[in-house]
Amino acid sequence: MTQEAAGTEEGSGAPAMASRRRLLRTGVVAGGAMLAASARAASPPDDPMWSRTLGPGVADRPYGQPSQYEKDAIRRYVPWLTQSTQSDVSFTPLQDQPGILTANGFFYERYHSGRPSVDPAQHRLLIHGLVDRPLLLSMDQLQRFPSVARIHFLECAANGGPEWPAAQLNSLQFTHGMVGCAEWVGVPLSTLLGEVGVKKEGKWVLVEGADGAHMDRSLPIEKCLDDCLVVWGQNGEALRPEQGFPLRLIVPGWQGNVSVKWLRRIEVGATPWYTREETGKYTELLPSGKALGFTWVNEAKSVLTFPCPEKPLTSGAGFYELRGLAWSGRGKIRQVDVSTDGGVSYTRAALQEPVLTKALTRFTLPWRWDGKPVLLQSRATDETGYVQPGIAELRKVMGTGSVYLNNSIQTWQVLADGSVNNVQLS
Ligand SMILES: Nc1nc2c(c(=O)[nH]1)N[C@H]1C(S)=C(S)[C@@H](COP(=O)(O)O)O[C@H]1N2
Ligand SMILES: [Mo]
Repeated sequence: MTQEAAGTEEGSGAPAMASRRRLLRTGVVAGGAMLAASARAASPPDDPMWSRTLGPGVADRPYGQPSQYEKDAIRRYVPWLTQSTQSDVSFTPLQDQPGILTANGFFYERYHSGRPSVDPAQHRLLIHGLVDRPLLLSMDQLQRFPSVARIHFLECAANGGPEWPAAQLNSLQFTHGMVGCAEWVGVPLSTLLGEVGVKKEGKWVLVEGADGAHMDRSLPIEKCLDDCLVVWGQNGEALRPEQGFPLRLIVPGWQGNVSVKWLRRIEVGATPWYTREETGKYTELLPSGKALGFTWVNEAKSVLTFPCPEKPLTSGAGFYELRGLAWSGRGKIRQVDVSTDGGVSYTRAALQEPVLTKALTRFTLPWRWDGKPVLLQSRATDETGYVQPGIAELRKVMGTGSVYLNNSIQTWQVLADGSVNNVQLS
């Protein structure tokens, strides 16, 4: 692809069209509302090859694929970040996600012992412990319960972790890509717990996966009865193996590790399962040497997805729409404010519908760039009134030794050439 075609114009990838645009660009210089003079034209461009030939029919693609020109819109991983391929993480290309839903092929992955290939015909979900009527369900049996469809984000507690000590990774994908948002379809966990009948001593719930790690987590019964879902559907199809096919738990708004994938067992108990390795929680090391435990909620966060290091300003000064995503594990996003001067002043961005609870929310702000270096930021406020903190403010509480829970304001530095860098302001 030529430099021209890869820019903010339609990006057809056809060199002929690109050179035509270059011609048009040098021609007209009339003033105008939003788009640069280079985008104006009086006559249509010549028909490219694909408009003069027949394309293939349906037979070559029983399962659809993105355009061949989107081959760089992919999950990526950082080789030094995890110790083994079994304990792995890949990142969502947020720079390529236009709306609030994360395409299933984009959805970040986090594995503690690799990605199992589970046969749904053999898969069973056991629900037992302090219950009156324990159950062992096949997928068919499970899918007979009344079901719901809900849109929620999922975010790893370690999202942004490498940025605690300093700005490290010059990439939106790597600073924020351990998050995704999907429409999940399944049965409310409360329905299943109602079916088995939780005894009154039942206060905690162990959830366990069928992967080699048998990853398990303890959850308080209140959250399980509130909005947790046992799901098999993801964005218009079955869960992907990456996301826990054929069955996973979704714990809306809580850090990703409790949303156990390949869910095979739910046990009700009186106390959390402290004795098991890593059970129940991740901990965050504080400057005092103490660690915070049972910190489950993903606090409000936002980030500009355009521009960003992967998507610079390629066509000079003038009008742009700033775009971003915001989310909160405590409910809906109430407001997002955007700064173009490193947080000195803020302008309210427009929230795009739908604004859903515990889901990614899209925001936009029209902006005229004067072509000079600027520091861009976005700051989310959720419906509880919680305001996303700056990194300096957050470090006062968390220090720099943390791995988890970095929900700080992101600063993108735009240089005069339009390139964008990840920086931190003290
Ligand atoms: N069984 C099982 N469930 C799991 C994990 C795992 O390794 N095994 N990883 C957890 C972590 S740490 C996160 S952040 C989310 C990631 O979900 P995703 O891979 O669908 O993005 O799944 C969680 N559930
Ligand atoms: Mo995670």
